[in-house]
Amino acid sequence: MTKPPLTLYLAAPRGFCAGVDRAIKIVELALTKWGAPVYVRHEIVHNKYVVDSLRAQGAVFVEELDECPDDRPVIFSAHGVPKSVPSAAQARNMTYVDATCPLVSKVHIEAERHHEAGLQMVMIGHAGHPETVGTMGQLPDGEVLLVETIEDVAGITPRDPAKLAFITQTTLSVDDTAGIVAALQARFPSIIGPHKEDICYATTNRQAAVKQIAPKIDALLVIGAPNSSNSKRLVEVGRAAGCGYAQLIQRAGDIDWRALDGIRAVGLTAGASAPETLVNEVLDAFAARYDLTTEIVETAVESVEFKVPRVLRIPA
Ligand code: 2E6
Ligand code: F3S
Repeated sequence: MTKPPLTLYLAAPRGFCAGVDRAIKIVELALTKWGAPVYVRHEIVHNKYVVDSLRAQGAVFVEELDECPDDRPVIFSAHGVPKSVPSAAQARNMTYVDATCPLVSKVHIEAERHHEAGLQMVMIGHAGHPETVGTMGQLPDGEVLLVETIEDVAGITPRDPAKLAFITQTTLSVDDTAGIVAALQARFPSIIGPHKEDICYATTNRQAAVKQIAPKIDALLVIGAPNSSNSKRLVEVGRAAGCGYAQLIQRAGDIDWRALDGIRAVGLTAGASAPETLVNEVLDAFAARYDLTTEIVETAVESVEFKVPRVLRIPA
């Protein structure tokens, strides 16, 4: 039986960002340095494949510091933690390594700086997401007001509307955030914003690639986990750019082949926490069913790298 023709547009950049790469390396180096078990507070990054493979090497994933013994090292996930978490680890004399992405830490520092200058913060982010919880937890309760939507802007009650600054989660939709920022500026004309976007380079670049691909395709697949904010945003960006079928999949087994029946062009990308192995698995699954032509759509070249903390650097 002859296979139907299909063009697959592969987004570039896609998959691992510098912060994810660093966080995974931190767990691996910690296992080499201290042996198993090494505890990790929260999924190091939001990907089951990554978490399962580190678990197989001896990492133990927990949600709270209370679940860790005093005498084993603990690593804080790439999403960041409230200030109370390292404080509690210090109080217990624990060895800990912070794998918070440096671009998330930068937002933490921004929040502190504005707080010290007497400003109350507005955070644009998703309630309950660990990055939002971690960033809000850099300041005392009540010092950070959360807005998730344009509608939320009308509902906040700042202490002094003339003394406000805003920060954002790093993985938001660039376009949706611009709308929320405009609403904040309209209601609070003197609000201070970041010098440069808090949305990170990896989020921005992956969304730009999807926008470029969207007009060419009948369907978009995004490899990523259901709890991965940046991956979910890629699905939304695809839909907003006119792609009628845009779906999040964890791996090849999740593809709904019946939904793809009759399509001639498909787009493929991967969230910042999804390993390239899973991209290759999906490409193989398409090649098995279709006479496949793959075209790479490259909208940026990334060269960002972050060093691991000194304690884990191998002496030269
Ligand atoms: C840390 C900060 C931002 O859900 P989210 O997109 O935040 O997280 P992951 O783990 O899917 O992506 C990487 C990341 C880590 N992004
Ligand atoms: Fe950092 Fe952005 Fe990745 S905040 S972990 S570089 S998605």
